[in-house]
Amino acid sequence: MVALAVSKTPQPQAADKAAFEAEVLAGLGASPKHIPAKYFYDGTGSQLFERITEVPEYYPTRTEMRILRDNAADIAKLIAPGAALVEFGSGSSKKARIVLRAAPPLAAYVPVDICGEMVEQEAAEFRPDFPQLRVLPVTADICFPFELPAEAMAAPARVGFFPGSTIGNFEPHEAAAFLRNAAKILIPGATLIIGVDLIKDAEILNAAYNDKDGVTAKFNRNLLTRINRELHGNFKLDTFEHHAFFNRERNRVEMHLASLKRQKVKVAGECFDFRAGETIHTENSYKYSVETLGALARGVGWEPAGVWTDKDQYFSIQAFKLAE
Ligand code: AVJ
Repeated sequence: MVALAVSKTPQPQAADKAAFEAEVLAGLGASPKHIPAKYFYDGTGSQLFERITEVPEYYPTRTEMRILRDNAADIAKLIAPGAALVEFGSGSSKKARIVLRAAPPLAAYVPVDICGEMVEQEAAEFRPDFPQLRVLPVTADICFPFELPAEAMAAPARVGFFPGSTIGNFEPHEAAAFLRNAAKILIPGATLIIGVDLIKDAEILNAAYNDKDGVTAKFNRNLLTRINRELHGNFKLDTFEHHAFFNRERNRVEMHLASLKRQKVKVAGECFDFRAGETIHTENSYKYSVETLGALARGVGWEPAGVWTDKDQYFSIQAFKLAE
């Protein structure tokens, strides 16, 4: 899944649509009701996410950019000359550009994304700005094994880059599986650079996911608009309320859509009952500490190799190495 798709979302493919329908029907039929967070990102959803990154309360994106800019030279020291940079879930590659400008000459930049059209389009936009660099886009699901281009495998080392705290959308066991998969793909001698949001005071987290302008609420509700349009749903948008809160026990921000009344909703010909106050769980955004992400990574063979944070310790860039 990718979070940073802007304004150029290709049309959904038939297979994508079948998966969307199957997952929505299964999730609405389950108790508690839930829908995977990856479905937020249709064209409108991607634009709304971009707007979220600009509201004053949502600190993660601007804090991460700041950490990358302030420490680019230092972070780049982990990148050996001639290495290949592999970005998992490439998005708009804004963050990779910061790292690449500070890095020594590299063998290749390999943006990997599940959406083929998107990753090709981004590569085309990226190339003129880095004419010396080979840009080799790969279409793949980053959670499963995939092959890197031959040039990337021939390079003396591979550096994985996974910014945006996208890892926070995975359940912890999925995050561990992702890290294991990244190790398999990047092979021994690799470096992995991950951007991850840190555990912090609930007030700051709650504010970040409940911005005053209501952009996050719009982003959350847009999921229902998408279901109405693509799956013939009849959700009444004004009968569902945005709920977001930090769950301290599980170190995650949860987003839900709460039904304001008892009602029935139809989606793709199936009927679903809502109790008054019943919610659809739409997202988990897990927060880590340097220690908890380090423990998860170590458990699958990655050794901590560097940490950079901002002055408030809101966000972190964490680096790991896979022994030769
Ligand atoms: C793109 C997954 C990092 O979890 O903070 C923003 C998505 N959800 N506001 C996050 C999101 C609500 C974001 N990630």
